Amino acid sequence: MSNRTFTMIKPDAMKNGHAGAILDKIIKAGFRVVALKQTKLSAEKAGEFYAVHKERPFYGELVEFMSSGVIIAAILEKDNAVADFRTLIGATDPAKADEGTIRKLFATSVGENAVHGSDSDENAKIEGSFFFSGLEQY
Ligand code: RTP
Ligand code: MG
Repeated sequence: MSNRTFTMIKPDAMKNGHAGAILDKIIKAGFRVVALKQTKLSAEKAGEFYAVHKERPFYGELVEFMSSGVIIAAILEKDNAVADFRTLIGATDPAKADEGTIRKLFATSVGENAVHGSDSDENAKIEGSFFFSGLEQY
């Protein structure tokens, strides 16, 4: 089991001013920041990042949303990082997310849901290196 995951603070949370509170929750939950930056995805890059969802009905909306504003991308470290981070962020749909989770507190809707969290160790690695070179990870 790897001890790293990858996250993005999505454009809705950035626009709504929740970035600081979200990072605070992540750090207080015991995650160490390995790499972090603010950036903006082009529609092409967002499409590439979410290519696994290409055939899903929400793909077009997702790509448009994820390229609609700046995001914060980060690699995080903790024992059991992937699973623990997905517990911290809560269900995809904030209406179904547990109390106290990041999506329950800060998400707008099922599509605009404040944060991304990798769903496997393999994807955490792929997604982390989509945004960061080895020299940017400490
Ligand atoms: P993520 O990959 O962003 O961490 O979210 P997730 O695993 O909880 O959800 P996933 O099934 O991977 O979906 C990726 C993102 O697509 C958007 N979505 N919209 N309109 C819809 O029904 C719908 N379903 C998913 C969300 O932004 C979701 O996080
Ligand atoms: Mg996912």
